[in-house]
Amino acid sequence: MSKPREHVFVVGHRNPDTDSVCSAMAYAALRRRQGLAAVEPARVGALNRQTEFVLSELNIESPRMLLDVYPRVRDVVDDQVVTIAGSAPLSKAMELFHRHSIRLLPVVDDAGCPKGVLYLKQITERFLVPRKEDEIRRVRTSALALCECLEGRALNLVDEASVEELNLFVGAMDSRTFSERLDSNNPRTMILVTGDREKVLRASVERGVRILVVTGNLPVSDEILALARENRVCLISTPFDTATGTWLSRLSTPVIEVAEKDAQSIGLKDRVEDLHLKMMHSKAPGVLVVSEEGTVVAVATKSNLLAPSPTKLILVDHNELSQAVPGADKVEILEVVDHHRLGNPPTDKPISFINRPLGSTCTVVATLYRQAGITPSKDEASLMMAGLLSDTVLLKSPTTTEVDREILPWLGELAGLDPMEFGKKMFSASSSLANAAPRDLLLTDFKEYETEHCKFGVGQAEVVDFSDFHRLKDELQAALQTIKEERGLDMAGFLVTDIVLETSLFLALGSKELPYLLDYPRVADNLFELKGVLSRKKQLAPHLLRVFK
Ligand SMILES: [Mn+2]
Repeated sequence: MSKPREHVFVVGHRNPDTDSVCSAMAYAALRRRQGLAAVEPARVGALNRQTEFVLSELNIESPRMLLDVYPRVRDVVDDQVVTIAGSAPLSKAMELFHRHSIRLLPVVDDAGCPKGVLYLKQITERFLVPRKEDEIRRVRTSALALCECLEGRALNLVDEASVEELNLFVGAMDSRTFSERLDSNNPRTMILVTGDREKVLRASVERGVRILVVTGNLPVSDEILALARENRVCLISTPFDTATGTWLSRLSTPVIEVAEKDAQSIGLKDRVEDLHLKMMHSKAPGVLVVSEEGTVVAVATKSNLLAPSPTKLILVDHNELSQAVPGADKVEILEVVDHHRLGNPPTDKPISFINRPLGSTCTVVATLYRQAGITPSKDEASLMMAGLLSDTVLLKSPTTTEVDREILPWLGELAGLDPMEFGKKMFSASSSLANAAPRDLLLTDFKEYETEHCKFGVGQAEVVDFSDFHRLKDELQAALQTIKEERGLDMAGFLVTDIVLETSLFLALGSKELPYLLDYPRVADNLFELKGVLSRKKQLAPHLLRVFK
């Protein structure tokens, strides 16, 4: 796992149309050619049939699909983590805290899965807060942990992994005084630290102390060793002197014994905002980050929350967050290239914002190629041509401008394609009503509107002739009725536009007064003729919003 570097996605709106996808691809190519590193086009949703046709006809690969751009934990944490085994002594933990300048140390099992957490603050408090003598002498440890802590050599081990409450004694007194000590304490709960005091050693192994530590690497006789074996005494030899060895013994507790067991954890793929929540509601200085396999891979602290997301966005063909890829509000937006009304959110920094009321975002991008003095490649020109033809419905939509009319032949020439011929193929590929279920046809591009007294929805499809529509009208009407009821609409309609004849039919279900309200010529039951109407956005919707007010 390594931290991803900055990555810029050029992305259109949700429910992408041809202009959205093609302008993202063409603009990403332009920015790459201008030297912007790690820039990639993307889309937020499945390609529609028209865009699918365009890309397969041009033999260009579909851009990557983005589900969301919410910053993830993996984007903000370091890929290095220091962990400790549960059986390791506290002395080892102290060394790691110091060496890596950390305040939190995950305790893991052999597989690397979390078993608890050590907090530097809590551990140091154990030793700094004054206590009674018998508390200070008490050490919860195992022979194994003590041996590791003292960097010792095990001469004899008995039940070495068993963790017990033991009491620490130093054999520094006269052997007689020492024997009295032994009598007044239970030897099986004693850790005895001493040098090469033969009498003390002998008394200890004879009475069967739990652990005998011989300091300074001093020699131990075979006789003592044999007695230790006989009386089940753990015998450890350490290079430290008695003072250091005794002091260190207090740090021999296996870390799992003092670790906080219910540590907070979060997945690498989880959102940074969830990490934020966990941090806010926890007193702990950090949260464990676990992989999909459940192993600890990082520790996230407050400073990770401040790390900027490596994902950045360039929005094309939209500027409103409600239409943008989910999570767009959590990452930096570098640029906007669009041809819609303004509904953009405020930004922290000045950004490049290009919005022109042209027929398509592809047209805007084409003007940017010209401004930059960069000639589009064949593929780049083909993509922009397709987006322009799509959004302007072959230059017939009332949204078409002089700039669109002027730029289209230029793109066609660079693409080596006849724009109108390509456009007609493109629309007939996407406009056949025969290959989809009626419900899908209605909902592919269905928009809902609301006035004070009325809620209505209108689907739209573009066709190259009305024959399929007339054949499917009854089925479409039944499906439209279902949608109207499901969504509690006062009126549900389907606008079918013949882009060759430049006219539309409107299938509309509503109240008995609907025909009078609509005021369009009725050609059959629930069917109206809308001569010259091509645009739902510019022509039909404003009319409906007015009559339903
Ligand atoms: Mn557009």
